[in-house]
Amino acid sequence: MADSGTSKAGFVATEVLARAGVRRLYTVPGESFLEILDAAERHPELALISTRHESGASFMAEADAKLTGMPAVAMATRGVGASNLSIGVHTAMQDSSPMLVLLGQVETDFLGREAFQEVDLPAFYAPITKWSATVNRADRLAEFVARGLRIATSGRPGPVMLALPADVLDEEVGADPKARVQTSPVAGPEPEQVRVVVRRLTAARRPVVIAGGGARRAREALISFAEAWGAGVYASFRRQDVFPNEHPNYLGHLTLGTPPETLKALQEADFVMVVGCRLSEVTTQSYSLPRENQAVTQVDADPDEVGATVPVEIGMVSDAQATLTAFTAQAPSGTPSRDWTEAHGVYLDSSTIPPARSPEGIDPSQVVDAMLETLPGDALLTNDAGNFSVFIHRYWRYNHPDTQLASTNGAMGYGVPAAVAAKLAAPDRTVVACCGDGGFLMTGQEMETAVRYGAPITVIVFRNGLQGTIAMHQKRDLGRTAGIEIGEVDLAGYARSLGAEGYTVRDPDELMPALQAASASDAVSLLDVVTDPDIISPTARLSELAAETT
Ligand SMILES: Cc1ncc(C[n+]2csc(CCOP(=O)(O)OP(=O)(O)O)c2C)c(N)n1
Ligand SMILES: [Mg+2]
Repeated sequence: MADSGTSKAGFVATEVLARAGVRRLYTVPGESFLEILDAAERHPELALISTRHESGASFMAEADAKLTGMPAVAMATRGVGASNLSIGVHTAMQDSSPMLVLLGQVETDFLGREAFQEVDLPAFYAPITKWSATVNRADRLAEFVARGLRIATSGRPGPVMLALPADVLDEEVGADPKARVQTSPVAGPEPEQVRVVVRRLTAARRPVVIAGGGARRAREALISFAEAWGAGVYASFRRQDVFPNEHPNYLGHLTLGTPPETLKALQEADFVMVVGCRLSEVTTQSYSLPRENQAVTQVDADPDEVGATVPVEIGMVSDAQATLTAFTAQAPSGTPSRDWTEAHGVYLDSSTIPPARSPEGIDPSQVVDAMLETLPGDALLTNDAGNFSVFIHRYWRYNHPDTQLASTNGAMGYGVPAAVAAKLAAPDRTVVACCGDGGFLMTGQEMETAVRYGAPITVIVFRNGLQGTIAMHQKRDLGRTAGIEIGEVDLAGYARSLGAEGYTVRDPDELMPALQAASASDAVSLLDVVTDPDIISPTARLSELAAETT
C-alpha cells in the first residue's frame, strides 16, 4: 500500500472477491499476475491453492463452486496457462457452475503485437464463458471483477473470464473498492402460472419431474412436492443426488446407457415438469425425451434455458424452491392416489448388483459393492469420465444431498482435482475420487496438491489397461480397436512417490480390506484396482461386442 488511501489494483481485486464470498483461488502461478498471487496469499479470508497443472486448477475451481454454490476463482498465465486451464472452464459452462477465471495478459503497451505468450484471450474464451473481457484500466478493475461475479452467479450460473494485463495489476488505485456484487434473487412464480400448472397436475394420471442441478438447493421442496402430488422423479445426467434414490417416488437416472425399462415411466408420463435442468443431449436421450407430444412445464432461473432444447407448453422463469413450494401448497389433502411402486421397483432392480461376471479377475461392479459396504452413505463421490463410471452411476445409491460431483461434459481428468477441491471446501466430509486409469493418468498428479494442503482424499482407480469407453465404441461400430491401450503403470508406487499411500488390489477378496484401510487412513490414499477389461459395462463384454460385429 503506497499510502492509507491507495493500493495496487491487484490487491483491490482480491478484496472484491473476498467480500463476494469467494474463499479459494486455484492456480498455477505465472509472472503475469504476481500482485493477485501475492494479495491472495496474504488475504485473511482467501486461500491460494497452487496446483500441479492448470487443468487441475480449473477442475478444482469448478468442483468447489458446484459443491458450495459460491463462485471459485481459477487463475493462469497468458496463452499457455489459458490453454491448459480451458478444460475446466468448458466444464463450468456445461455444468452451470459459477466461476471467475482471471488470466494474466501481456502489458497493455505490448497487446496486439503477438508478444511473448500473447493470445487474444476474450476471443479464445468467448465460446466457453458467459462473458469474457480485457480490463485495460486499473481504476476499473474492481468494477469488472464485481460485474464478472454478478454474471457468473446469476440466471444459469457459469464461468466468466477477465484478462488482466500485467501493468494494470501493478497500478495504485483507491484502496476501498465501491464495487459490490449484489444480485437480485430470482423471482417467485406468477400466481396465474401456478393455477395453470395446478390444473394440469390435478388432471394428470402419471406426472413426472426431471430434476437437474438447479433443483439441488431445493431438494427438500422437491421431496415435499413429489410426496404431496404423488409425482415420480428422475435425476438428470450426473445429478443423482438431487433426490433420495431409495425414496418410493424415485424413478432413475437419465444417463448414457439408461436401461430401457427405466425410461418407461417417462415415456408414459402425461405431464412432465422440468426443474433446474437444461435438458442436455444425454438427459434427453439424444433429444428424444420428453416426446414432442408430451405436455412439458419447465421451471428455470434463466429465460434462455426455458424451451431451449425441447418445446415447452408452460415456461416459468422462477426460483425452483419458491415454485415447488407454491405447487405443494395447492396439493389436495390426503394421500395421493398415484403409486410408483412398480416404476421405483424397476429402478431398484436395475441398481442391484448382480453376481460377478469375471471368472478370474475383478468385475467393476464388485468395486462398487465394496464401496457400498465400506463407505458411509453420505460419502461425497467425485468421478472421472469413462466406462467405469457407468458402474458407479448404476449401482451407488445417492440418498444424501451433495454426494455427487461429476462433470456433465464428460471431461476426463475431473475425478482427482474435484475431490481435492471438495475436501478443501468441506474438510469434514469423506471424499472419494473414482477414476479410470486413462483419466487418472491425466490429472492424478494433483494428489501431490492434496498431500501439500492436507486434504486426505481416497482415490479409487478402476485399472483395466484400456481407454475402455473408446474400445467399446470401436468394437461396436468398427469391429476392431485403435489407440486404446494403457501400459502397465504401478499406480500405488506412483501415489507413494507423490506422498500418498498406495494399495494394489488384484483379487476380489482383497477389495474390502484394502478399501477399509485406505478410507480409514488420515493420509491421501490410492486404491489401484486391477479390473477385468472384458467387463466393459454392466450389460456388455468387450469380446462379445467384437464377435457381434466381425
Ligand atoms: C479430456 C477427454 N479426452 C478424451 C475423452 C474421450 N474419452 C471418453 S472416455 C475415454 C476413455 C476413458 O478411459 P479410462 O479413464 O481408462 O476409463 P474406462 O473407460 O477404461 O473405464 C476417452 C478417451 C474425454 N471424454 N475427455
Ligand atoms: Mg481404463
